Amino acid sequence: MSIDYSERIPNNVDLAEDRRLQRALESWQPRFLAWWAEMGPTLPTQDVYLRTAVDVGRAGWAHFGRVALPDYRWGIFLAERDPDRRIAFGQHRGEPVWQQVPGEHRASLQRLIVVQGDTEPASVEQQRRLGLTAPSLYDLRNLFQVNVEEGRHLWAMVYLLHAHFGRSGRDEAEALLLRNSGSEDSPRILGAFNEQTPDWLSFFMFTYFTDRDGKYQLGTLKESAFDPLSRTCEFMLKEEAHHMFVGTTGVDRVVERAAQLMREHDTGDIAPHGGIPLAVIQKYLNFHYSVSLDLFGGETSTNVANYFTSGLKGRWQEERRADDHVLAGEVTAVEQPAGGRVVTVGLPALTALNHDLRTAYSKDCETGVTRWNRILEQHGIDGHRLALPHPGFNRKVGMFAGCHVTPGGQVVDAATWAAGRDSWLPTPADKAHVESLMRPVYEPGKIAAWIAPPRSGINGQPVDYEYVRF
Ligand code: BYC
Repeated sequence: MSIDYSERIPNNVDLAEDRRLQRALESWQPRFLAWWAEMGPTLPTQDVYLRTAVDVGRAGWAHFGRVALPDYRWGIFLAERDPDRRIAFGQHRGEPVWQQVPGEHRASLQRLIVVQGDTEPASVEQQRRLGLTAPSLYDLRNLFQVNVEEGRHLWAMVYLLHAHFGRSGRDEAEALLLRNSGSEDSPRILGAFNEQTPDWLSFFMFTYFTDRDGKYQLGTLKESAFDPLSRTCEFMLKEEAHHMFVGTTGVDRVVERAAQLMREHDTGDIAPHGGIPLAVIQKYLNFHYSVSLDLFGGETSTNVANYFTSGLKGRWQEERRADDHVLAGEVTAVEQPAGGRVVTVGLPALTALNHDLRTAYSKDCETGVTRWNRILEQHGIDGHRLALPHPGFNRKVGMFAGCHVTPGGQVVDAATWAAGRDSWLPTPADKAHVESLMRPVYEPGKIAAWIAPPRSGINGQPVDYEYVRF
């Protein structure tokens, strides 16, 4: 299913067949470009070695080449349609999937699409100044790749809003360009997307932890009975894999460099030697993991039970689950704070589906921690290991909001929390140190001293390839 690049808006949805929709999207396009110019990357460049989607099929979907950023071809790409696809869960299980939005689910589906859509431009806004301090051209190129694809993910949601939600969908598409990350008056919808991404350690943690929330949320929307949403998310997930690769390997390289400096100077205090100490890496990890857990909503939610029962949002890998896919009467174990302790209680599985997704996510996050600890081990660093904090740590959403939980999972009073906070979350001094290391390195093949070089280049190119030209 190849993509038509002769159109003003590249697409594989036969946009030219629907003149009204085409005109509506063509009038949104200049507003998107104006938003990109104003809120996108601040670093001026001549061109960047980027991949662009040319097909949605399994093999060879991407083309790599040098592109001037504002000329990137943002477009609308849906995965191949399966004409036999049936609803896999909820009260409509076994019925054919929907090609149109059923009237009774209009508001909920629109809400889910708007929340998803809102995160995409938010991340571009959060990352807009990072180009000024990239540790190498390789990293700079990866940043821009992530940014253009998040821009395309906004297009993906805007297409659904325009094509299926009429006037209110068009209004929401406008509003997606008007809210801004961190804005006092009109912030982005979800908490983590109003946090700052001021440095590259934050960027790598964000792409590891927060993009991974994206993977899981998109995974549940891919199960949706609303087929255009499902197909859209399926293709977005393909692009998302590289974003998480950037996070995983980015943290790998920071940890590796920390380990080298610890060996070289025989100390954990590597800040004076230009490294990021493991204690600081752990604090950044604690912060990004906990704000990403908030993105799953409350542990119990009637919203999510309704989404599931009516077929709007499934579970992670729904079809691989060995149960009835309806879950009425099922019970699941959930941890919650009670009487100054964390206890496990049985709750209706349907209302606990946010918790179910969050649990799968946490398990996935563990793989990164294991990998980073292996790097420490390989460098002979004993006695220092990274770990995910307890899911109750530093939470603003759900059952743990408003109570203080240590990274180890102990419920503590406000004074104990205040006394421990600086050893659990980044302090102004930690942030100032990380910021002091953020100096741009724009010479091909050169790399900042606080991070190890990548193992290989992009798309078979050498590491010292000129990935970005000025
Ligand atoms: N901040 O019933 P509850 C990505 C609201 S990341 C602020 O527990 P529900 C990406 C909630 O909306 C993936 N508000 O929540 C990554 C609800 O409000 P209403 C993004 C929050 O509905 C990196 C109320 O509190 N995609 O793609 O079960 C770069 C009660 O909450 C927050 C999605 O999230 C919060 N953290 O679940 C680029 C998928 N949490 O309705 C991109 C779409 C909750 O009472 N969204 N609230 O006014 C959803 O599935 C759900 O809306 C949520 C919340 C999972 C977010």
